[in-house]
Amino acid sequence: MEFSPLQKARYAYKPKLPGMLRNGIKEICVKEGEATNSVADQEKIKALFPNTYGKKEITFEKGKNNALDKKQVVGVILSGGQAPGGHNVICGLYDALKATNKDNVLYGFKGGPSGLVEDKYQILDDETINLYRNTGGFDIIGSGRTKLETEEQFKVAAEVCKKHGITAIVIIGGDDSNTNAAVLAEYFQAHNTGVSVIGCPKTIDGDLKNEDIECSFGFDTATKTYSELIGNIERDCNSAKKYWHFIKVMGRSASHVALECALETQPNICLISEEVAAKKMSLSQIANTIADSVCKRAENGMNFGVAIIPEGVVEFVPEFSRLIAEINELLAGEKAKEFNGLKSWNDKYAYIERGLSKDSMNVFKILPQTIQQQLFLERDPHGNVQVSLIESEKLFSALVGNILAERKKKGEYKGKYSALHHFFGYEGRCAFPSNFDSDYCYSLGYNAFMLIQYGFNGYLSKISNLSKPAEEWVAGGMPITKMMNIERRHGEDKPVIRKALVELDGAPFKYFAKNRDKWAVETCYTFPGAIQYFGPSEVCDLTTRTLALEKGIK
Ligand code: FBP
Repeated sequence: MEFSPLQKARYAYKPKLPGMLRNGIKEICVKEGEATNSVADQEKIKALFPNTYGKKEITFEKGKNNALDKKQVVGVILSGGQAPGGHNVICGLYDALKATNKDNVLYGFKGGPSGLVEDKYQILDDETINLYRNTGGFDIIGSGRTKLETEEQFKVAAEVCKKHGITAIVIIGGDDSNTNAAVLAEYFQAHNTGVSVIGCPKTIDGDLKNEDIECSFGFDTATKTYSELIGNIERDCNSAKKYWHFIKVMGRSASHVALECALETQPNICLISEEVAAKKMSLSQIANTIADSVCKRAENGMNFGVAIIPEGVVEFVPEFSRLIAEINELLAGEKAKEFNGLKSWNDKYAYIERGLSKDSMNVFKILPQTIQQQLFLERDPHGNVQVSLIESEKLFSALVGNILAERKKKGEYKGKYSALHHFFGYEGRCAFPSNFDSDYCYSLGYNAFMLIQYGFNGYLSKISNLSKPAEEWVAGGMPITKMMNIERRHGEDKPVIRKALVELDGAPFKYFAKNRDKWAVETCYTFPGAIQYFGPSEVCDLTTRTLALEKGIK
């Protein structure tokens, strides 16, 4: 195996732990906090989690560790989309486990949650772990999106744990995976398996956060990577002065990634899906807003610009989600075969016209043909349109182009409009973790082991005070049930961790809203540059603008 100079240098980086975990394993004790309640639907959640509901939040502090002599065999699982820092969660977990007792064992279940129920694993040792310290990716054991949610799966999981003498499972995942971690923890406790389950908050989307979890890991590195690229495009754009760049950024549902990138780079336009939904904006209203910026800039001789589009935006446009619902209905069951049997696009178009309501057809008509066809090509396993595959950056640039053509005819616009398109998503999910994510993830893993050692079950590893230097971070744990409420999923009431969308009355959005009119017309680009791993703290250890604004830091 060959390694790049940066990879070698990153192996030597020593991630920073919260001050309270730095005194050595023997000097970590538990301070109990208040008993907890779920964020909503308390009675229902309590009834569903009779064994794990209402537990106390805890923090760790300096003091005698009285749980040292319990031998632990831990299984770790990476779940869902990659996020920078996942390897360091495993490294922190491993280091704490081995520092406690060198006979402790760490199993890595392969390919995500399915690895546990299929009993596919690798025992992690020094040699393997040392190859992955401070590196991006989830390739140490792989990840997957299988959900652990059925009684049958839990039963098999319990048998696999028993077979290997496993005492705890750590699930590194997003809101869905940690919801399932809570359900598994309840099952294990109810069946007296003696196995505990600890979750770690992961997702570049940034939507697993709440009053306890300040941010999910990976968000920092992914947004810094996208912001570097957007800043580079802005500089190119301001040099060539001839293109409008439409840049879609990942974030399946919430717009935290788009907003953070906008705060970092000050583009001319950034759509925020949550605002689109709150104002019930139509596609043409959105496109007109962008077109206004194009026209005003053209009047000032600037036929160029940058617009950031969040990946999930179309689902937040009410008329578009109605259209999607009607298309799903139009192709439900056997009807899909009939539709797909039609030979030409004209025949299909006539079928669509007959099946859609007048309002939805009006929306459908204004879409470029490539987008119209995308709505009928890609279906998920449930037969639904996969909204994330819609090229919304192309959709909006085309709609803006149509509006500008109309305005030109009326003599309202005299500029030139040439659009380029980009999608930044996978580029950022496996980047070398920033110092922040390296430290945060290592701490989450290390802390997860302390929770295991002290016998907690159904807890999320919690590191807080993150806008401060790592020395001042606070380590502890939070019962996952505290973050849950009941939501309607696939026609059923389900207990789930509440997803955090962008809050329109939150400080990050307010800052953006205060400045965006100026950014839309003037050229105010800022260039964050590449993530710095070595150098002065003020450039290497920067927190996200989102977290800084949320914590009232200017
Ligand atoms: P997680 O919620 O599992 O962290 O994944 C989020 C994400 O990165 C989204 O931003 C994106 O829409 C999606 O994964 C892509 O999924 P896939 O990797 O399956 O293509």
